[in-house]
Amino acid sequence: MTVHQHLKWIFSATCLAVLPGCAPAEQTAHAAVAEIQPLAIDPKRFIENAEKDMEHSSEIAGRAKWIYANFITEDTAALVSEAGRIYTEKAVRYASDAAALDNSKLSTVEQRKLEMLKRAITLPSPADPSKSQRLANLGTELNGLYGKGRFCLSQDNCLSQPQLSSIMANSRDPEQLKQVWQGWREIAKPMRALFTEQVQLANEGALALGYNDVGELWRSKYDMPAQQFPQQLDALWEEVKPLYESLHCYVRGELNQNYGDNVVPPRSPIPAHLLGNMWAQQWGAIYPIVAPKETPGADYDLTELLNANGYDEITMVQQAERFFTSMGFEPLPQTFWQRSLFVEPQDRHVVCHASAWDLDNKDDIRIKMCIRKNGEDFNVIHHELGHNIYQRAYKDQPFLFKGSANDGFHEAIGDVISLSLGPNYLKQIGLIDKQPSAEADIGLLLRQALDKVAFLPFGLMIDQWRWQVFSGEITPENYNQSWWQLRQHYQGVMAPVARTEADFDPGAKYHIPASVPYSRYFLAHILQFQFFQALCKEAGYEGPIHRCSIYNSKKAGAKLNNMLEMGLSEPWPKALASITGNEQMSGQALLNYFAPLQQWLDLQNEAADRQCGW
Ligand code: X8Z
Ligand code: ZN
Repeated sequence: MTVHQHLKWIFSATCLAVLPGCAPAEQTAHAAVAEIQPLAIDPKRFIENAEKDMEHSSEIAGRAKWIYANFITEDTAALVSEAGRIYTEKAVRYASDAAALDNSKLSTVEQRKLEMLKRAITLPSPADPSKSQRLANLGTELNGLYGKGRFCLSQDNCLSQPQLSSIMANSRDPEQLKQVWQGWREIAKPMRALFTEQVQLANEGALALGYNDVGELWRSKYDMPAQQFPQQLDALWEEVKPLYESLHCYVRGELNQNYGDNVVPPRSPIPAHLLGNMWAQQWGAIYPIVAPKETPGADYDLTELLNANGYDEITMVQQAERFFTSMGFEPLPQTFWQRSLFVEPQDRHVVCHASAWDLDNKDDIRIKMCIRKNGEDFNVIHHELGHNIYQRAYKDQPFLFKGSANDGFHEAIGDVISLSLGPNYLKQIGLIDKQPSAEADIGLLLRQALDKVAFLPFGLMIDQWRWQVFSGEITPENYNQSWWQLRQHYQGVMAPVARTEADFDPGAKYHIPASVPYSRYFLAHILQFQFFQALCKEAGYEGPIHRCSIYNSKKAGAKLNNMLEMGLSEPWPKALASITGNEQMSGQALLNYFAPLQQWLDLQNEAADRQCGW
């Protein structure tokens, strides 16, 4: 881009008449000057204008997205594409201008704002308007295919994603599980060509911004050189991998006992349909199959407790809200209750995958979720409210600092609360009469590990795949094969039926069609244990860490809130240290939490003479 074009854009894009202090006459005057004689841009003014403009556009794009996700039709698709196109085009222009500006005379805060402008985009559009329009349309279409996805068990029994997930969690019939597993993946086949085109266009946009590809852009968002980020992830994974391997070995052994050698071969990767989850990403639902045999009945089942106590979708959310208010956070606004989606509508298509929204960058916070009345969704509700509480806490930050310290932080906050939903808390809210004795501890830890530890390699492999797709190491001809190679390599799971390149299994996982980067969830699964350990200490808790609850702790709440309010105004190590006293992400807190379980798993595997690995 030439200097001339560069200036022309600044004046046309940052000076919208809808913004205060930006009269159309002024716009014309500047544009005219820019045409004749390029002036040095005042970087401060650039940042101010960009920030205002992005704030405005993000609100429009956000509202369009909300309507589309709650009401998927041709019309809402057209509108969300248009709003998304405008927003992305602006973001790309600002990112490219921000990179070209001389920042040497700027304050640290202003320099950081420029940095935010440079990295704000997920899928940058190419400059060519027709390509930019196409990229916006592709995103909408992919999202729509996922949201509308159904699998019909019979002609008049077509099931949505949450309904199919219930079968994956509760059925113990391997044939039925296989059928549902395979059926859901049919929805992704038509995504393949669209995804391929999306990758190509977004890469073109990334290249124009000075990145080698989209993956490099994604890796550049962590306050460290982009090439260091994969090493950071690898180091964390190496720390926790032995625990995953012990869990994998134990679970495969128990599944083998339950289903037999034909269904679960003792040395192979675990067939992915038997782990209680559509994507084999969290395995908590198969706890009854793998629960410790020596302490029958020592534990409890959260789904049963919720149902026995008459919880419904709304009271589940109210109970989750009470957790946050018990720590000193303000109640959710009335509009949250009026505008959120809690129950899957029967009369229209929606995107059911749970999400939390901040519609006006201030108080209009909402969730959108097709809640099922079970323990898993009780946890997810806390996860989503964690997002909303974070968003509200940083609402007084300037727009460019409205965000979490890094994206893993946003995903970790609600989960910190979920870690507190153990027996201690359940007794306090009257769901159980007395705390189970210490002999239940291994079961409780195992239940938790099936979700939190099993998730780790899944959280890692999704972007390993996508990074290689963006870099061209993985080509469309081997999208599916490479997906399963990574699944096997990291998770030790395998497809239960033969797959071919006519399939597009990545597309059956929400975050692929929705283009949501996934490393954030891996980080969150590490960070939440660091936060939890530090906040339990702040709450004055003494005892085994997995029994800690920060319910009612105003001290822990204040400490947490203090970090949330920072938004992304500081590099994430500062935010991390404000809670934990340490600037490093580390798997040690997670390992401490599960230390008794690790010992127990190794004993079990040894006693059963299991050969671990795959
Ligand atoms: O997508 C989510 C949340 C919304 S941010 C429900 N999660 C990941 C997933 O479901 O794949 C939370 C855990 C991982
Ligand atoms: Zn989330």
